[in-house]
Amino acid sequence: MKIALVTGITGQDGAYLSELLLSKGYHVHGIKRRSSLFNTDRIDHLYQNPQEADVRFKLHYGDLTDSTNLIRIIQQVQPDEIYNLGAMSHVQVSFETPEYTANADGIGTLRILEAIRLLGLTEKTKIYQASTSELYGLVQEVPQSERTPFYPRSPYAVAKMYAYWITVNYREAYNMYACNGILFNHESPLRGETFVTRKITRGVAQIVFGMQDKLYMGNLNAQRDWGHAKDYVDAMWRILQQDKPEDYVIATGITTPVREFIRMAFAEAGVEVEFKGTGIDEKGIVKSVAAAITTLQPGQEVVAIDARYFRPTEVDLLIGDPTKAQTQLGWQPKYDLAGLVKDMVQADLEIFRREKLLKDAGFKILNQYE
Ligand code: NDP
Ligand code: GDR
Repeated sequence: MKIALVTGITGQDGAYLSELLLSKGYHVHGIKRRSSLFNTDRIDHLYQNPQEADVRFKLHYGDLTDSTNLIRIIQQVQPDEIYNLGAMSHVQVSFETPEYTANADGIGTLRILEAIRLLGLTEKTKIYQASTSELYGLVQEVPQSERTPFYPRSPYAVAKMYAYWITVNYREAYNMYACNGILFNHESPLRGETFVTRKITRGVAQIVFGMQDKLYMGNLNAQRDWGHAKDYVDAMWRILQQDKPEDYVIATGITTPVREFIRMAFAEAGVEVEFKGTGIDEKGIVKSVAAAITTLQPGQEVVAIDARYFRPTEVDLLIGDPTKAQTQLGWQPKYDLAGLVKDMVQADLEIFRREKLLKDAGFKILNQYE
């Protein structure tokens, strides 16, 4: 029975990866942070009472900024595989918290690699590092492959660039099975609420149920290669099952502008949205754009631009080349963009249908402060 240790287990990918590993018979250990409110919503369904026989899912308190804690957990767990998914993962927030982001996302990876080396586990433990398409940043070429040069455009991406190279360096220096999965954006109903896709699908559901008037957005012209997180955690696992440790791009190969994602999300909820203008002025600067709802309340503006969501430096275009993963890993995504949008919108419609019912019946909505 293999043992896996997952950092970032309470996040979107941690939850789907845990489900996958448990279904394959693994013992899964996860590192969760102490927080003042419960932060295990995404994995509560996997929880097993420690008193039960044959417990295969176990959580440990820890943090990627604390070496002694990581060393102790790794020593105790003796993992066959470590999936380092923990990170301050929000690009825009990394501009506000650059030093912390470097510590958790960059040095955090070094701490894991060093712990493996110090504990003499270099031959036993395989490591997956959650690298990102944000490494490509300012466009050098399209589509982006394992050979495309990096040009990071945020403190997050710069921290992840350190993590990428320290993983490669430990592989070469100490002969460790350490790999980077360079994953392009992947989403799901479990996606954090402030990433663009989930913000849109939640907004659509709230607008449809009359619980919100409008979505305030940033740059609608950015283009992303979006896949489904369920498909992408399968790629992570495959990367650690090869004869040789290598780095892989995981992507769909199709890119879509944010504004088109908005259109598709409204359409999935039965609402047609028409954009007014391109939102770009004659100098190429994104100014404003509004969309009019046509089937709900004719003329109602449902999307507006709020400059707070613009980033100091933006990543305009991401499109990945998954050829290596397809040929060497045999990886094929099951979801296309339409399937992803459907999954996310239907899940959020369900959530807000319930909230609306409760609200109409006079109950307060949880987590809303007055
Ligand atoms: P989430 O933001 O959903 O999850 C991040 C996880 O990391 C959470 O469990 C969070 O804990 C934990 N975490 C944050 N800071 C620390 C810390 N200092 N110590 C320990 N744990 C910490 O991200 P995703 O699941 O979407 O992404 C997983 C990984 O993949 C991340 O490293 C991300 O940067 C990377 N990635 C994601 C992509 C995507 O499109 N989703 C694409 C490419 C890479 P808590 O729940 O307590 O906040
Ligand atoms: P990204 O994802 O920065 O690509 O990082 P995000 O969904 O935050 O942004 C995607 C694009 O949408 C534009 N955008 C907005 N973004 C947010 N969050 N909110 C808005 O209102 C908004 N309006 C427009 C952004 O400017 C951007 O161009 C994600 C994270 O999961 C990283 O951890 C991961 O490494 C990369 O994907 C691959």
